[in-house]
Amino acid sequence: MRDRIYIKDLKDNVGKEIIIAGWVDVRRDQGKMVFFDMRDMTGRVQCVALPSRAEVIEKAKKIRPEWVLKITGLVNKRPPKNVKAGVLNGEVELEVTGVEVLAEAEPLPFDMSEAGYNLELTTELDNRALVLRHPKVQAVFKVQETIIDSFRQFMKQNMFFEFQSPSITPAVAEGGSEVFKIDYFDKKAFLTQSPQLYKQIVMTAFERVFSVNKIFRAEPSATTRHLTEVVSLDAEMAFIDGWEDVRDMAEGTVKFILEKIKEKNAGELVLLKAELPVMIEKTPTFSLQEAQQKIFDNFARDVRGEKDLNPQDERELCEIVKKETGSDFVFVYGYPTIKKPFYVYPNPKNPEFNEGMDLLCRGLEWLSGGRRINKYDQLMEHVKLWKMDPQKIKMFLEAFKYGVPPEGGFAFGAERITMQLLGLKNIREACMFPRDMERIDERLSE
Ligand code: AMO
Repeated sequence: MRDRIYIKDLKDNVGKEIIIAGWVDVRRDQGKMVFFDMRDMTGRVQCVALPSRAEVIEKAKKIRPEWVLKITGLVNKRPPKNVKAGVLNGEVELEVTGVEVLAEAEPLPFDMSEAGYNLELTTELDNRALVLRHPKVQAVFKVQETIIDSFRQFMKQNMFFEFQSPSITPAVAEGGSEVFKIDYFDKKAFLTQSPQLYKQIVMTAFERVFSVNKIFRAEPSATTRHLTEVVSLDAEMAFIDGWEDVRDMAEGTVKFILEKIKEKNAGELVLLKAELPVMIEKTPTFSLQEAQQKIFDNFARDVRGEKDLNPQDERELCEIVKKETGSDFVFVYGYPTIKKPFYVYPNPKNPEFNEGMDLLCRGLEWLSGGRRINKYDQLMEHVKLWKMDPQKIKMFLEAFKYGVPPEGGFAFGAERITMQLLGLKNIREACMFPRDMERIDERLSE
């Protein structure tokens, strides 16, 4: 539509007659006048139909939410008492001189106005296509876009090469049963749980690599923080001096993402009443054993010697660190080697524990990573110990036959980080089309 201007630009056109196009948000009749808000991809504006324009008022009385209109109108300054400071178009309104209906809409199944909108998550997901039009829902995905975009930007700034990882794989990289088996012609294959093995292969050729790819996990539980299909932001880097280099790169990545959100999404953060987590100059780091000791000292709960942190441990550790340092983030490293995937590097001084790490924030794991085994013989020992079929990961093993520098990497889920950053209660709110045990678009029970 060539003659249209965007709603965000109305304030620069005071006194002019212009054309906008978009959707009707709400209509309010006041005496003989009709007010309605119009919305396009850049914002909203209040439109006024005056009784002196008979044809306009006639049409305005018919319009309903979500009708698509092309509006001709005069951009007027609002009377001083009606000015809404700090809001887009808070100082102007559009006096409608012409209305063209481009599309009508069925009556809405629920109130979509900003004030009235308060849906249960299930209703929201059952009506995803319509609900995506709501500014609060859009705000979540605008922040998510910044997260993915700034991850890419930071990786590229640091000389990481972007590659595309496959989604069909012959082997299970992360172990466990959380994997979808698929019929692959007359054979069996899997949906990729993680681009782990592929990012390591590509790293052996390109040094620093990253990918933004879908991963699939057959999570049998219906928790508020797990999906079966996730956007995974993955990085892998060669020539590290130790796992701490990987930690620092992960910390730098998250810091950059937070800065970009502050810069680009101030409006969305206000709309969602979200407060970004605090990342201090140097994020505190504890070994698993130190973390467990802290929980014992602060909460008199003895989890020392456990193989991992459980959800309560994660919450308590984050609480302690917040109180002690002001940081919402904490790194935990050094998990029992045998409990983690075969590729994680065992600590040479104490091989029972590995050099894998997690980044926790506000009581939940955000990101995992660490140093990997880079020597072929050691890798083969682990392949045997972990009872893996070397034939199934032949391509991965081949890469490590031919000289690989010390290396490591990390990964995090775009939905998990969106949820945590915005303080959402359920990861499904941070995924446009969430897949879980109970839903693939429609509820599976139906
Ligand atoms: P891990 O299995 O810990 O590590 O996953 C890394 C990150 O991915 C996200 N994530 C999920 N988000 C939502 N729903 C899920 N079911 C889900 N599973 C994982 C989380 C998590 O921190 N290969 C390693 C990473 C590495 O070492 O580089 C891996 O996959 O944010």
